[in-house]
Amino acid sequence: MSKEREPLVTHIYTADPSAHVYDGKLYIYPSHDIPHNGEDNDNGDEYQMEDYHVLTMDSIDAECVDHGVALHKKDVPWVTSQMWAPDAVYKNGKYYLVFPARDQEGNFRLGIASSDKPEGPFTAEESYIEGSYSIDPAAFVDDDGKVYVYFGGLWGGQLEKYQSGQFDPDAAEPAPQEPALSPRCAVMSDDMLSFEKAPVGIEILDENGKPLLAGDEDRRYFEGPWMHKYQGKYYLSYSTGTTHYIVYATGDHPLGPFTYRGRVMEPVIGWTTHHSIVEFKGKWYLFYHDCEYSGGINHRRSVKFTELHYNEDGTIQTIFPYGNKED
Ligand code: FUB
Repeated sequence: MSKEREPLVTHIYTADPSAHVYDGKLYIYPSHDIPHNGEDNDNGDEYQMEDYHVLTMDSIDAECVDHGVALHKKDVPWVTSQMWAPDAVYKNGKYYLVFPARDQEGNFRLGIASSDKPEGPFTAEESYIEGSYSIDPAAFVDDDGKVYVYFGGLWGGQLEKYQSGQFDPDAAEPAPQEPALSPRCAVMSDDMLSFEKAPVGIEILDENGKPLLAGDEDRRYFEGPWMHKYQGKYYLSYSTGTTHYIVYATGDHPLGPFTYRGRVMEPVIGWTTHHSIVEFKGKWYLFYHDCEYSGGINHRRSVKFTELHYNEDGTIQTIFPYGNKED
């Protein structure tokens, strides 16, 4: 029985799914939402995650298996709190978890943990990746084996505070008529432990070749980047945050520039929207989360999936999460 558009698991709350296929099986790397009765705020303090579980599915119709705790905060020396949206990479015969969390100063950084098995358990490095900051790492392995890590999130994710490259607690988002902040990208070193060079900003342009503006909240980048390749083109997709869309832009190189193309998914129940796109056994799928199962509680999210379709010209057919099950 297909679990399409239903929670993959209900014994825990899961969010921010990064889906990959390893050895013909689907591996989903989500964050793990912990229920509590605290308030929501613009800083994301309600997202109090402490560990990661890895989920697997043998086929798209199969039951989803939870492999238990793959990495816990107590085993990561540099982390104090908030282990948010992770991703995974297979390289050099090993599996690497790339994850954001708050360091001893309370700032978000990106860390690395490794394992011989895709489901973990993972062993974390002593310290975070030097020169890393903000949240939502998404790792993309190109055909030449280079690993690109896209990251960054506004507000609680602190991206605007790092726009100069250094942390500035007073830095604000650009004014509405100024270019929007963009996701950052770094190429990983061969051993997956450091950035080869300082991260660069990724340009997202409108139909006239001009950068998207900060006031263009239906299209500008907010958080949750994902990169995939389809028919030789690079597709950068992300959340628009305040307007709750998942949108995408395409380009000819993993570092851009990218041109805005349209919406991948309309808003889900809950404030955040976060996704990944993966090809599995000849079909394409969107993994995402919503708060339907918890009755709309923002920090009690559930990971779901649905099939994703391309048009002949390579554009993506917009998904209406509660409206077009037949799509
Ligand atoms: O899960 C915590 C944060 O919520 C993620 O980092 C964002 O992408 C949003 O989903």
